Amino acid sequence: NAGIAAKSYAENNSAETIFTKIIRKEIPAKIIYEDDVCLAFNDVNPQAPVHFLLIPKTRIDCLSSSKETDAQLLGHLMYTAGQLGNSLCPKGFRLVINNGQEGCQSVYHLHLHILGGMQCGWPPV
Ligand code: DGP
Repeated sequence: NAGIAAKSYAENNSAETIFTKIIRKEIPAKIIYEDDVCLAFNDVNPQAPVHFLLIPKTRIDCLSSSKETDAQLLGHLMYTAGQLGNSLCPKGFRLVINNGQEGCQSVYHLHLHILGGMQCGWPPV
């Protein structure tokens, strides 16, 4: 359906997503960590006892569209996920990045899912 495809394209390529509003504190979220470049907040639809998202404050729409110049930011996100994961889930946790349509990405502002507080299984799908 071209209408849906066009809407999806517009949503995926607009300058903002719902996460921009969370960054600006225009809509509420349970924020658990913030620094100059990233923000962590609980997922509105948790899939584990602990489930929060870590996002860059500057929007990158998905991991695969990141640039080499984003490497330091991506490293900071990964490092911060490890620190927050360890503090909230000391027995272990899982990181997930959904990328693109078949990756089940729904919000096109890069985010790391951090899931824990339970025994994870493998494989993940
Ligand atoms: P993904 O499918 O990887 O794009 O995951 C997007 C996640 O974002 C999904 O788990 C639900 C979460 N989410 C969507 N909208 C909101 C919101 O307004 N607030 C919060 N806290 N989480 C949201």
